[in-house]
Amino acid sequence: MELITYLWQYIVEVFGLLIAYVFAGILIFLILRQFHSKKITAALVVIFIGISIAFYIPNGIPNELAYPMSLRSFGPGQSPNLPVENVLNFFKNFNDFERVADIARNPNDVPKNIVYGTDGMIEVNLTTKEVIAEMADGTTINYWTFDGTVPGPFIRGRVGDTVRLTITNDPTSLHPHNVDFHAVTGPGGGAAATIVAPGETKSMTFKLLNPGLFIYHCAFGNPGLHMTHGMYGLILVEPEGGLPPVDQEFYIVQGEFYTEGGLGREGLQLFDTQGYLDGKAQYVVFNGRTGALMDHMTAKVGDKIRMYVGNGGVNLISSFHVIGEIFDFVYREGDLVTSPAQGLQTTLIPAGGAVMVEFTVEYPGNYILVDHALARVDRGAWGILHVEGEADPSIYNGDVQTGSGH
Ligand SMILES: [Cu+2]
Repeated sequence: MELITYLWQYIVEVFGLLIAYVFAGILIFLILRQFHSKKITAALVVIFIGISIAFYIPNGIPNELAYPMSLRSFGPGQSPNLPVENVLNFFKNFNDFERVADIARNPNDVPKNIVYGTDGMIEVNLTTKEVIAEMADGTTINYWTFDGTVPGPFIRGRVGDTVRLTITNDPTSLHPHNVDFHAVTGPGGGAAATIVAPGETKSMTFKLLNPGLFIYHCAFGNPGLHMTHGMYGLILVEPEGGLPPVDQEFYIVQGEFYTEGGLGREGLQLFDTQGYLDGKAQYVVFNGRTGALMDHMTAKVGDKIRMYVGNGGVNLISSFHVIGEIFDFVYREGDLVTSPAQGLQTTLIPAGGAVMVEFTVEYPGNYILVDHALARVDRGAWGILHVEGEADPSIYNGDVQTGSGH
């Protein structure tokens, strides 16, 4: 029943198509009755079938039962297409997926300190899990996650530390997963040693050799496919001596989602493989869903803010900007070795990369975070930092009106 509710718009669409098809057939039949030539009849029937085939199979004859039909790709891993078997498996197990009320990770969810175990190692436990959650009001998708949120947990360590990672794939998962830390030196960044089938657990240790802010992500099968379902997060490797303290730290990761239905279409949205290959995302969001960063980030005038911002991609480069602020320090591409750039307006975050920005808030108000490729704001790529405190008219003096974002 829940499934029918989710898929209602698709059901109506298919029903509409069926009606159109049946009546097109009847119309052709009526027209054909006017002719009494078998040759003309045969020719029209062939034309009708030909047009139908061209309509359904734009790329030619299918070579396997998968969607999109006859898709060929040339990556080293699996093709991103969806075998019919997987689609059937998804619907067969639909009731077993956990329904997550809010897929977004809270941007305040940054551990303040590095936590070491008794043996001096940093203990990291990740659970890969496929769930159902809302991308927008009434729009639901199948997310693949680390620990049930997008992004996965923020991991904090320091150069020279060793991490003991334990990864478990939840038994309700339909796919194997693994994890590739861009902070890890060695095969697959850990991916080669962490492939877990549903229900399986594996452990490994790795040493953090390089300071920086790094993405981690699932790299199993078709890695981009797993990432664009939500499987990414950030790992911070502090330089020697650590990072200086700040007043507020926020954790943000941009990502794209490819859905069959258009932007804002309600119900369960199926994955759009062709859109994924073409880079035509329906949703571009911070922390997994539209509106995720609307009311979680607050600060006071005078606070020094540090934002850890990643880009899970998989196709787009982010032009990260905070409206009404200038970044005092930008640790470009997560580089914590070189001196930071200063006084920047907008900074680039590559797909599979990150940036650390710092700025002090001098004036109260709402500061809107965006990907400044602004059409993406309409697809969800924005958030708000609320700043409270005393207004200094020597910095900004005017009647602040609502709805005057930029
Ligand atoms: Cu995965």
